Amino acid sequence: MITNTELEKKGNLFPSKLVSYEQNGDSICFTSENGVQLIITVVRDSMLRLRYATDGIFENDFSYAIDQDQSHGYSVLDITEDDEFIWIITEQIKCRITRKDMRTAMFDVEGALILQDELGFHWEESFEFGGNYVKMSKSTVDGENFYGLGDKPTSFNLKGKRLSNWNTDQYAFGKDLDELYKAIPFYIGLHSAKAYGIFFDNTFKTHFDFCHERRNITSFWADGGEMNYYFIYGPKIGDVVTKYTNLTGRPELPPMWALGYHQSKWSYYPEAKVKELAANFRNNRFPCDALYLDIDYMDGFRCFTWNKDYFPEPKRMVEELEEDGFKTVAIIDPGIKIDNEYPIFKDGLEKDYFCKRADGPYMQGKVWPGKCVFPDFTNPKVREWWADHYKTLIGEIGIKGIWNDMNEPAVMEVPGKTFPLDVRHDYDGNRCSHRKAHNIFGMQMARATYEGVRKYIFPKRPFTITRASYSGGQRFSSTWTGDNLASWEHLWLANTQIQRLGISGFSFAGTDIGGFADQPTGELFTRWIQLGVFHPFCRVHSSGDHGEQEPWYFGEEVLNITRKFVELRYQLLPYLYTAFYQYCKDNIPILKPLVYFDQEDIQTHYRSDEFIFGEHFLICPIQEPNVQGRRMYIPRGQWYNFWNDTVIEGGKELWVDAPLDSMPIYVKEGAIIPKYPVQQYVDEIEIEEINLDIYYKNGKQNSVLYEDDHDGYDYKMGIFNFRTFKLTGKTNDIFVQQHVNGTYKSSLKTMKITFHGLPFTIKSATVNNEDVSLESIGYDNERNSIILQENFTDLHLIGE
Ligand code: MIG
Repeated sequence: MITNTELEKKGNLFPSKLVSYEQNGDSICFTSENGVQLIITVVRDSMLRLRYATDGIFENDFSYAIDQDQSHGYSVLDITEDDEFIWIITEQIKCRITRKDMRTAMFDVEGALILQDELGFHWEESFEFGGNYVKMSKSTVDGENFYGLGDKPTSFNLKGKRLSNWNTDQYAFGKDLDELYKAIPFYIGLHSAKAYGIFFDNTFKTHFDFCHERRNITSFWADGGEMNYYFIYGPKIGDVVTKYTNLTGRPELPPMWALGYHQSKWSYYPEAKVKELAANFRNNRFPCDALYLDIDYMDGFRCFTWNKDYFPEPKRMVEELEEDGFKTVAIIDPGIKIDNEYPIFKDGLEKDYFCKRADGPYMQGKVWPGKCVFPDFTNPKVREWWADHYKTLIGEIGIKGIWNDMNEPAVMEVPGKTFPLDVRHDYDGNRCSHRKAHNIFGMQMARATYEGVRKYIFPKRPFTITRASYSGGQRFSSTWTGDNLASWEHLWLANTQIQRLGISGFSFAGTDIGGFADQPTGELFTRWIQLGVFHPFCRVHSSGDHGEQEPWYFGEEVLNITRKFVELRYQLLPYLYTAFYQYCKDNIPILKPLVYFDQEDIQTHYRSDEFIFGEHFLICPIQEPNVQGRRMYIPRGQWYNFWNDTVIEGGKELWVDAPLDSMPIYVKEGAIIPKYPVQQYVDEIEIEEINLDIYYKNGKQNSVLYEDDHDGYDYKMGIFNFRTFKLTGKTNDIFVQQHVNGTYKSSLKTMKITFHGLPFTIKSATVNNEDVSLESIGYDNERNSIILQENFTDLHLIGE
């Protein structure tokens, strides 16, 4: 591995002094005496892109990460200069380029330094492969902290870590083990209560060093390609994350059933076993929306085939499961079995769609089916061809979602467990070797899958899940963290990884609840479910070799407790769905780590157990065995204990009781939480009444609720409702206004409103500005609840 020190020894090359610069629209190109060029593009007022070419030759400008539909544009672009510097000034940042060495520094408009080059851009020539090792180093300020980088299984705050990106099938990985399944070369820096982001859009193996090698230096480098990165200014972490997510894209809204509880195992077969599983869920009254078929459903692991002994009539089975409220999700791997009787192999061969080695032979590798070839998903024609194969699986058989695995790509029994580096790829016409295409192979497979599922599931919405990905892959698929282990450490990792993925643009993520390898105790399983119901993707999955992992397997107590938490998830579906809407529309992560929630409170900078779920819930999992509670940090503000409504003032650490049937959950004061009745699966019942839980606040607080048809595309034509609730609480009264934006007509008729923490007894009320009797609004003084029409516009309750 090339490190900073090694590079220095081998002879780094640096830009020399600037000789000229030229503006071309939104880009300014600087040239140094020794021929280095730097193009700085003003992508937005708060986002600059920097690209370097060492001898004035830029590569074709192509990126898989950038969303073509992102918003562009800036309002100010001024350039000023003096003897020492050239300044690029936008409405939100000033970028200073030093004439003598081409180094850059970023400031906010008040002139506060945000980030500056240390050595800045430098490179080493790569004689072995051609091109350069491209490097960047930045000065780090005392007290600066770092976050992001996708699925890294390490402490949430990355300060002091050195990490790299090379998608790897890492069975039973552990804490601090690098690399894992995804490459997300994006991080956030935070100092002086201001945050910025760096997105290093380079698909080669990339490296990041956060003050690990040198105390006050952060650096990032790649084994090839261009030094091509985006500087994203906050100043809030939330701004950095939403801008990065807007740049690299977010998914379409998933169908609501995808937010339900999912059950998987390697593998459920034959049909009788799947049916028994389904019956067990319903008999145990344990909500579940999706069942998964792992690789054994196929005929000899050939993609797009069925083992007819196990599943003689897949279409019928899938239909019967669906009648019972279960969606069937099936796995598809990238390896195509070398078998002359297998049409997909023959067709792909004929069309020349499989990856080849540098000298011409096919890339062959062993995976589950035995010796395989692999479609080159970086070729747009191959992606289309692959997408079409979903016609039968989705369009005819009725599978509702596809799970892509092994797409790092993983290959068995070879060093490095992946393709050799000489393998050739199309890279959408920018032909290259596996060194460059490795990290985006999985994302492009997921993209092809997404296109296929989307096409054949229409007019419903697609659901896909992938193991490997790259920045921007969130546009095409949800994800999980791969082959974890049934251990308490992995429960901690699960919490950290999903929060980290969330601020790295990938909100729709979850873990194998209970652990993939090894078997959890009932206690670990329970604690993991408690965390898992607050993850955007909620699936129990296990390897199958280590015993059973269905909720009833661990006995009555565990079944009852886990059911209670899964029921809570189902009650919170409208709340979670709203958070998904905010993610898919406004780029807002579904989980917000504490530092995201309140970056000005330095107490949050090193915390990672606690997080905010959606807008209003504070969650803190129990991550240790044999405990009756834990210490946790309550961020600033007033919070209601979800279980008993006691109110506490945050900004401090405290002990919270949490015996096995409980966990620390708090609700922000002023929040209005929508809740469905418990269902066994999404849309089991027509919902005519929802609950609104109103948490009193002396002051103002807004809450929102998004509703649509739960599936399909009508919402894209405006057929949805976006309800805004404005609460104003005073010592003796509470006022709630509802504004409904949209044209969706649901089955909803009434709202049952329950007040929490009301400091007065309700004496009189007005609804829609008219006096009403408490009786007429169904006032229940024991529960402090009333019932209103769903379209009420305002409610005023007055106490004594
Ligand atoms: O080499 O399809 O991470 O979820 O059950 C193992 C079998 C292949 C790895 C996945 C896991 C899946 C398993 N797969």
